[in-house]
Amino acid sequence: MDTAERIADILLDGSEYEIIYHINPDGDAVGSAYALALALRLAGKKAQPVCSSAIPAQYRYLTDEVEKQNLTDPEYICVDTSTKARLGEYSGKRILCCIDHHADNTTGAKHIFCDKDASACVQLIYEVIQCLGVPVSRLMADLLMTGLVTDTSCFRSSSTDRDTMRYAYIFASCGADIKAITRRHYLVKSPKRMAIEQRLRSSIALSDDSRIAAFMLRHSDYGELDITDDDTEGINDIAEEAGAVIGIVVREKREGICRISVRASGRYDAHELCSRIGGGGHSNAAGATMEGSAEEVRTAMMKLAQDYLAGKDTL
Ligand SMILES: [Mn+2]
Repeated sequence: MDTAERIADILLDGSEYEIIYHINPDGDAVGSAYALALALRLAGKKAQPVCSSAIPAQYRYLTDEVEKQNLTDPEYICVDTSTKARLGEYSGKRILCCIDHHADNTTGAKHIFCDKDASACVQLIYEVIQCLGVPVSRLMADLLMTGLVTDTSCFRSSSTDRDTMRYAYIFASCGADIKAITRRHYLVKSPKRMAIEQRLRSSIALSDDSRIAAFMLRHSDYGELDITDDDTEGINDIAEEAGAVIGIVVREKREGICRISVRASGRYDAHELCSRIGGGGHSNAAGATMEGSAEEVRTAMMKLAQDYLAGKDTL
């Protein structure tokens, strides 16, 4: 494992970087990639964030201000990403440095700076920026704060700790507008977003002992509610609303293929559960993909979670 100092030294040696962030990007992916790109530019490098997916609408007010740079022979950095699959069209690239906070990094990056205890990747990005020796602009501070706020579900996830708040203090001190960012992502909702949340909440299924709660969006819901990816950003927080130890959200965006999001609390581990079906993530929040209708996948996930809890409880 490399340190922030080592990563910064390596980056200061090169001249052109494309910074890959993961497909279906969230605020931490976008914030990490763009804040690092701006820092590298301040250090005299060319740097351009790249991704196989479009930037979700709610983050574009930050990224629209960033001028696009065309690079001729870039080296590759990836952020907030632990697997090649999440690199999309860039999965075949040789990665020089990976900066990440997920368990089990399999990107094959030459240098990896990873801390799975960090509540957001932007915390590690900030440490690298410090080692690059460049200042944090107001825009960079807003990007970093956005990663912190969205990856902790507005400072409410179980990964939120005193370090999270320490970085929030630092980013706010650099000019981040904490009020505007938390309001934008966790208070204001469009009518469509409210309708989607209502549909999800009314779908709740509980295990007999109420320790597992599972929600779903059917493929037909996507058509009826005219849902785009922008509308569902962060929607998986609903998994935690029932107070179950395992919360599951199943979304059948493409017919017969479901994206699964799992939240776990206490001594239960969402990453461990999801890795049983080829997924992964963090101990408190993880994901996987499974074939089948939303109903079928939800039933399978309930069974998987029940078996998982039974196994844990007999240890
Ligand atoms: Mn993240």
